[in-house]
Order: sequence, then structure tokens, then C-alpha cells
Amino acid sequence: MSTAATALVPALREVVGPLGLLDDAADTAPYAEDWRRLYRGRTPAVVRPANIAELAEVVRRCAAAGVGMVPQGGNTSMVAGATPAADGSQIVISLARINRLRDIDPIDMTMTVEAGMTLKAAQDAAAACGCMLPLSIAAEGTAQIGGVLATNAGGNTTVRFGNARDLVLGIEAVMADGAVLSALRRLRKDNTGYCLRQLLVGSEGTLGIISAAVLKLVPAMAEREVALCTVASPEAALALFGRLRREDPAALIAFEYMAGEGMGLVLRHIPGAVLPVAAAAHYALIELATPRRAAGLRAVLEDTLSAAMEAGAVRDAVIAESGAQRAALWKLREEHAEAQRREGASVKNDVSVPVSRVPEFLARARAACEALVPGVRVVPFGHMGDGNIHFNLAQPDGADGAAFLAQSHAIMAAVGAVVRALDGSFSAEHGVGRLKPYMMESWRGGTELATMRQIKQALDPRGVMNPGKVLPDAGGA
Ligand code: FAD
Ligand code: 2HG
Ligand code: ZN
Repeated sequence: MSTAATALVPALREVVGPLGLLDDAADTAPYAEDWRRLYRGRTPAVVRPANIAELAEVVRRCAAAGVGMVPQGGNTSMVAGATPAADGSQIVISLARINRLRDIDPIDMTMTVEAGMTLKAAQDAAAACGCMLPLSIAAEGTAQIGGVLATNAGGNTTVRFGNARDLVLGIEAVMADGAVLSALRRLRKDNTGYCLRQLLVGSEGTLGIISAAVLKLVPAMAEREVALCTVASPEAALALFGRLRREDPAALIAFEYMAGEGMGLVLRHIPGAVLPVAAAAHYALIELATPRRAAGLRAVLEDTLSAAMEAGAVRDAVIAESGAQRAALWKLREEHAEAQRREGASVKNDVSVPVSRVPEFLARARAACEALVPGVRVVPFGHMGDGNIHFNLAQPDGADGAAFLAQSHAIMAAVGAVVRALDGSFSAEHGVGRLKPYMMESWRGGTELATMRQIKQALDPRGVMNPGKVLPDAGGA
């Protein structure tokens, strides 16, 4: 263990009290491993401040001692963004206890939420006021507002409401030296210099610690329709997306693609998962919703699916008849990540391409991976309406997991070559974290990366905020 971080523990305990600090190895271990179990770090302490004053003092003390800090929310990062380094030189700062709803205003259509509140709790608070917080991810029961903003999470409704970034009006954050940035304005218009809140959103804990935010709400949905269909091909799925968007673009709030392989894993590993349509190679999950009453979404969906069936694009379809059925259909999609985790080793490519190029991407990336790793199981799924596919690969049947994972970089490079050829991005929504800084030079080099480094240098000159994440050789990990 590093002396600087370990030596600081008594001073940090003084700030947060005995209940606010964990330093027993058994207690800190869950905070030191990432959700995918790719990285196991070590930390002398997990600090859990109870309020902003404690948080700011903890940051001040770490900064003064030059000790690296790893902000952590629900620890659901897919890129090990919240995992401390293995050498024990970094303190984990958990936001879990700073979790109040400070304000909710159905006229302004905003809520002011502290970073440690889970996304699900924030959604529920909005619903209790007749509003909706329009951000939804499978990890919403665990992921926290601070983490969701720090990663600029996307998810199932980005196609209609945008990413987390699009929902943020104001922010409060503790900067790298412990100064508190208070910009919790709930203004729809506010052109007053650089937009610092947007700098912090998506910065993955490398510029400061988000402690609260003002989020935009929308009116609660009055009508909701969810359908699962099997489609002839990714091209057919894209055509169906186009048809639905033409019919009622404001009502199309989710359009998700799943390949047969992934659906098979969900049915195998997830208790209670039932497929209500004939098994197929390609599936689309659609949600239409609107705050308008008697909007006739059911007819829109039925007519569109019938037309697509006649055209041969859709083969089979089921429309949910109740809230329970809607949840059961969504479960088939949302459990994809967990089912793949249970299946064993998996290499993830959270990539985006222009929406129009998704079918070409799927075909070319599959061919590239099958040529590279004979027998590999290709398990693509994701937010097709955003051009964001989780192009995941499961180890060949019977293969050794560790040997498969050793090929991760080669597989990611093969997929990346296709993504690049199609003008896409190597990280659509999960971020860069600890897994992908090595890709930054080749994908975002030149002026883009140089400017990012200048921002980092200006806001965190000692490199204490989440060292080793996002920027290559930022120090630490
Ligand atoms: P953590 O994992 O704790 O942290 C993530 C990053 O944010 C780290 O770099 C951390 O240092 C930083 N951070 C955390 N809190 C703060 C803070 N208060 N201030 C500054 N930095 C902070 N992502 C999507 O975009 N779309 C999806 O559909 C989606 N689905 C998922 C499904 C599953 C099952 C899982 C496990 C993950 C999924 N994710 C998805 C990944 C996604 O990034 C996280 O779920 C979520 O955004 C992270 O929130 P968290 O609180 O768990 O953050
Ligand atoms: C999702 O959309 C998440 O379910 C997880 O972003 C993706 O497991 C993955 O690769
Ligand atoms: Zn996703």
C-alpha cells in the first residue's frame, strides 16, 4: 500500500467520522472491483461523506497530500471507470450518502437531485409529481445520478430524449482542489460564458466530483405501447424504424435491436424470461409513448407492424396488453448484459455508426470477428435508433475464458477498423474509463486530444482526479 494514501486515512476519518469511512479489506473489496470483473484494484479506504461540506474537505485533504481520488457511484461502469489502481495509491470516494432530492418543480419541469440518488429513485420521484425523468438504463436501480452524468449515459430512450447531457440544466461539483462550483441554475436560457456543467458531464470523474444537478423533466406518459417483433434482417429492422419514425416521431421513445444469439443467452440464464414470438435471428423491441390522452398509439403500432409484415420486413410480433407484459418484454432486452456475464468471458464493443450504416456495420464486424476467432459467438444488440450497437463477443463454446480475453485487443481492433471505415466511434455511451485510454491517441489524437489535455491540466494540475482514466498516461493506474 502506498504511504501517502494510507497515511491520510486517519485525517479523512476525522472529516467523515467512523461511519463515513471503510478501511477493512473485506469492506473495501466490492468498491475495488469493476462490474465486469476485469479489474481488481486496492484502496486503503472508501470514504463516504454525508454532505457537500464533508465531501469538499475530503477532496481538499487528498489534493493537499497529492493523493489520487476515484469518485464512485453505483460502480456499474462498463469500462472500469470507478475502479482504483492495484497499487493502493488511490482513495475511493463514494457518493452514496449524498442522495437527497433537494427540489422538484412541476412548473419549471425540473428536479434538483444529489449525486448519490439512484437513477430509479429519481425516476420515481419525478413520477410522483406527474412528470417523467426521461433516461432509462438497465442498471438504473444501482447507477447513481452522479455516475450517470459523469459518464453521459445514454440508454433506451436516447432516441427520443437524448443522452444524460441533454437533461442537465445546472450542476454543483467539488473541483480538484476542493472548491465548490455552485451552478445549480434551472434556467432554460443562460448564455454566460463557458458551459462548465457540460464540461463535467461525460468527464468520468477526471475533472471534479459532481455533487448535485438540476435535471429537466417531461410530462408523464399517458399512453404507452411496447412490441417485440422478429425481423427478417438488420436492414428490415432499420426499415421498420424508419416507418415508425415517419408515423409519429414524437412517440417513438425506444427502438432496440437484438440478435438471436443474445436472446438465446437471456432465455438460458435469466429466470422467468419467456420468448412470446417464434425464435429468430433478429429482433426489434419498440416502445411508443406519449403524454397525449387517447392518442391512438395502439392503432399506429398495429398498422405499422401490419404494413411491415406485408412487406416481408416483420415476421412475427407481439404487443403487450398490460404493464406486466410490457415489463416482461423489456426484461428480454435489459437482461442481455447480465446473461452475457453469466455465460462467461465476453469482449464488449460499445460502438456507434451513423444509423443508416448499422446493417453494414453488423455484417462487416461479424465477418471480421469470425475470421479472427473461429467459433466466436457474436452477440450484438443495442440502441439501433441511435446507431449504437453493443457488438459483444462471447468465447467459443468450450474455449478457455482467459485465453479468449487475451485476444480482447485484437478483437476490439478488428471491430474498430470497421467502425472507423463507417465514420463511427469506439465508445458510444459507456465512456473510456480505464479500459480504453490507449485508444484515445489513434481515435482522438491531434488537436482534439491536445485540447482535452489542456483542460485537464487547467482544472486538475496535480492529476489527482481519477488518475489513469480517460486520457492516456494521465498518471496513476
Ligand atoms: P460508476 O460506475 O460508479 O462510475 C462511472 C464513472 O463515473 C467513473 O469514471 C466514476 O469515477 C465516475 N463518477 C461516478 N460518480 C461520480 C460523481 N458523482 N462525480 C464525478 N464522477 C463520478 N450505460 C449507458 O450509457 N447506457 C446503458 O444502457 C447502460 N446500461 C447498463 C446496463 C448494465 C446492466 C450495467 C451494469 C451498466 C450499464 N451502463 C449503461 C453503464 C453505465 O455507464 C452506468 O450504468 C452508469 O452510467 C454509471 O453510473 P454509476 O453510478 O454506476 O457510476
Ligand atoms: C445495455 O444497453 C448496456 O444494456 C450494456 O449498455 C451493454 O452489456 C453491454 O455491452
Ligand atoms: Zn446500452
